[in-house]
Amino acid sequence: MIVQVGILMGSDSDLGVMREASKALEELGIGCEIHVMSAHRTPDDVATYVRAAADRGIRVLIAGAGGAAHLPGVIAAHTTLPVIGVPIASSSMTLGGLDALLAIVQMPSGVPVATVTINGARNAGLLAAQIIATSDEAVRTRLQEMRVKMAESVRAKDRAIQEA
Ligand code: RP5
Repeated sequence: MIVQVGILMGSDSDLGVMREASKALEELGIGCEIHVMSAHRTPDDVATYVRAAADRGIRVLIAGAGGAAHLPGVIAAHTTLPVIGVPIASSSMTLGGLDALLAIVQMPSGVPVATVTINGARNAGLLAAQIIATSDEAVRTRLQEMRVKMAESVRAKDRAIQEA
């Protein structure tokens, strides 16, 4: 499968949350790769990876980070690929992810990061798929089918409540 999405995270402690992004992409038949790279601990690796990403066929980058959470913004500084930021409620931090959300969402004008909610990695994966779907009919169809299934599951829940 061609790799079209790069999923980066600042620490392996983010992996449990960020797996939800790769799962969503897998459900939609979109290839992705996952890397641990830190804006602070391995800044050169981040720059090297991101600068080469578009030429390697990557179309969207997803970046998860907790605490100071500079990774999504640093990535966006090195590329014009769309970057989706996932604030992580990190187990080793004490502010519950609001710190990361506020850090990621406040990008300066000119260098955007699309920010999902705290631990919202599934929506990051789906948003990446929707970006790819603007030029990929097969992905668009799979997204539409996913929405139909989601609506059916909500109606089933409503029926269960009515019958209880
Ligand atoms: C951030 O610091 C990472 O994204 C992670 O959420 C947080 C804590 O990292 P570890 O100390 O668990 O490696 O850079």
